[in-house]
Amino acid sequence: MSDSVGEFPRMVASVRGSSSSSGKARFFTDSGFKGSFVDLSVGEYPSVPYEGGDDSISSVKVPLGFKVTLYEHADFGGASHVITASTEMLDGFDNKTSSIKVESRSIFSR
Ligand SMILES: [Ca+2]
Repeated sequence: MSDSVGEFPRMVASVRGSSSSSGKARFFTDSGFKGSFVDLSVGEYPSVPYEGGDDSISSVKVPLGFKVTLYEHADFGGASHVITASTEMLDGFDNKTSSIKVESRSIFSR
């Protein structure tokens, strides 16, 4: 009875994966792109949308043309740290991030 249910969700997942894989920055809890991670698309995140992610981000993969701003406190407060390329070790900002903005620079260059 449940045999015919399997195909449809799989198709949806593959479509979604192919369209969004390059449009997200990935935030890791360990340096060297290791540990737990969360993918965030363009947007503003007043807190790190990942359980245990507050004050734990140590490295970030940034897609080409993206700009990521990390903030020391929630709601974009405190010190900030801008990165525009993948960063293996957040020198000076390790385990500090409490809120995040992800922007696509191609939008702002027009
Ligand atoms: Ca960490």
